[in-house]
Amino acid sequence: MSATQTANHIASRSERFKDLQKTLVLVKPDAVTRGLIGNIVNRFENRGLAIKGMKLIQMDDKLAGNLYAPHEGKPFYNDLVSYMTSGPIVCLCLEGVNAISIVRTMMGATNPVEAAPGTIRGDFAQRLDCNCVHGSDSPESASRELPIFFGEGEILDYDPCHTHSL
Ligand code: IDP
Ligand code: MG
Repeated sequence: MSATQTANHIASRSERFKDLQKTLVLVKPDAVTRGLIGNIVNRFENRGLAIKGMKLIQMDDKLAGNLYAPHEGKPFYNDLVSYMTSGPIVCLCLEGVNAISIVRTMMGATNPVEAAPGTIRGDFAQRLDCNCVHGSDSPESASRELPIFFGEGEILDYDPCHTHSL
């Protein structure tokens, strides 16, 4: 069978990419200070997720309060904001088919004690309050969280070379 004939059996590109999503990932201060940025980013790249936005920042209370607004009033909220503002973080906008669920699965359970080996938290974290990564937990969260970290022009539109053959 020729390449042209084979191509007829593959769904159209728009069909294959209909579940393309963008999600926010943060490499938290504990992972940055431990020198794990490359390791964590590498996992996402290996999985085929495209980095569409990326920067190193240190959050202030306002920014952290905005990100964690859904947790305001919970017993761990103040400690969470203190920890997340304690040092630099890496902000990533990752794009891929079903990226939100894929990232959450790669992160592992919130509590590292329950995180499976092979996940980021299962491989690198021990404590609930220092669990290496944040990832948006739903399309609604991604839509709310991405603009907190990325302004106009900071999320770039390009086609990663591997998507040409996906
Ligand atoms: P997630 O990061 O897996 O989405 P969330 O429930 O959204 O988990 O909680 C946000 C962050 O707050 C967690 O990643 C963790 O660092 C911290 N956290 C959550 N629950 C607790 C707790 O009971 N005690 C201390 N810190 C917590
Ligand atoms: Mg969350």
